[in-house]
Amino acid sequence: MLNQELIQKQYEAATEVYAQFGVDTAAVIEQMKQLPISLHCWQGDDVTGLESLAGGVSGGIMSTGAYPGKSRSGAELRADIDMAMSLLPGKQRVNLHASYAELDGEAVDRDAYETRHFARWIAWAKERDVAIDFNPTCFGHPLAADNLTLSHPDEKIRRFWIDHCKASRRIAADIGKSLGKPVVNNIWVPDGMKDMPADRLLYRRLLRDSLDEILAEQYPAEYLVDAVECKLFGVGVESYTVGSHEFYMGYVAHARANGCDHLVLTLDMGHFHPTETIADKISSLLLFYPKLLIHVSRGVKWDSDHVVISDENVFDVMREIKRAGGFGRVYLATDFFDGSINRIAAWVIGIRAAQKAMLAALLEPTDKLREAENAGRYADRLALMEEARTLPYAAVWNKYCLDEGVPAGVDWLDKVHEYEQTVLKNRT
Ligand code: RNT
Ligand code: ZN
Repeated sequence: MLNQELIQKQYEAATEVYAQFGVDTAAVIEQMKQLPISLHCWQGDDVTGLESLAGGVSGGIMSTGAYPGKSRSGAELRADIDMAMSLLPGKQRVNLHASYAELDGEAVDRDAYETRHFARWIAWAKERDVAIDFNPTCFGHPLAADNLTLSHPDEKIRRFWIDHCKASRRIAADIGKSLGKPVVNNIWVPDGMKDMPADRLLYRRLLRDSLDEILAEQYPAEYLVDAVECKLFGVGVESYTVGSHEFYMGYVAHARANGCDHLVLTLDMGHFHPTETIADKISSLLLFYPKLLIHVSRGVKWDSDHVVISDENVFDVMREIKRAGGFGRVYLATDFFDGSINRIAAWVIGIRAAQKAMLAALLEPTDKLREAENAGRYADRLALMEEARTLPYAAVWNKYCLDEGVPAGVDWLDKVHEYEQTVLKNRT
């Protein structure tokens, strides 16, 4: 157990160190409280969803592992999210997928989902003053079996997914209205091919046309923000992804020029070539677009959606957001799924890691780095960057946790173990 006196003492020492670099730790802690991360509900049940048809995943994404205690209902999933959120400092949003509709046996398919199917989520969020984000679920469904949805050449199938995405936007806007906070509705489709297509253009044309139709309906910006997520490849769709980075870079520009001027591009940290990272892309995008959505994830050799840790990639991303003045303009949402470990611990590890990286970035003495750069003193710049990496951000992190009334260090593990013994163990 970390004791409060020690945390306080270390924090005071850290404050002095940061002050020498012109950084105000108290101001950074205040800033942290204003920066939510959207917690993805799908880590709680391995992306299974709550519909009766429960198709689970397909389209190149998958959760592996059979750790006991997976949630089996909306009530259990919400309880698990409550548990995870009780161990996280700051404020979280909650990211839902359409497949988390609670249909109560009603025979309705995804193209006809309505806001009432999410009534329990809305009530739960209202009670906690939590904001919600949303995603149409274009996978794990018999009509997604071809790995083609919005770009399917079969007009009936394509229509089904267009209607599903339209329904999702309607639901998301309703949720935004009823919570009084905008909902980010992120469209990701798995569309692609295992082997080389003979007509790459055809499917991209279809995807463009589908999105044009989906996004044509206007909703107030206070209720709904639209986003589209690009990707390089998935398992089973190795040779071609319709919605590639270039496709969506072009699409967002096209849509914004044609009236959908709030459309946001989503970059998932696992959606590029394994050696390509997204940090360098952030400043380019923020130069041309007011907002950006980042899926914080960790690919291991491929888009494997491992639990986020505060590794170099996450640090780089957060530093770049900070240096580009992007906090407040970049929506951050976690996106990973690991069924091989305690699922609540997975959330807590991943979100706390992202928050730690965010904190370290905010504590970076960026002005000092810039001063050196502007003076052409590049060795000084490098030396300062190197120094910044080992400044005592962990002491500030523990103080932030203490202030927020959540366990510091790994003390939160005790609570997870207890929850496992009292709650998860009874789920079979
Ligand atoms: C898939 C995308 C997408 C999904 C979620 C479940 O590669 O990253 O964001 O992970 O929508
Ligand atoms: Zn993603």
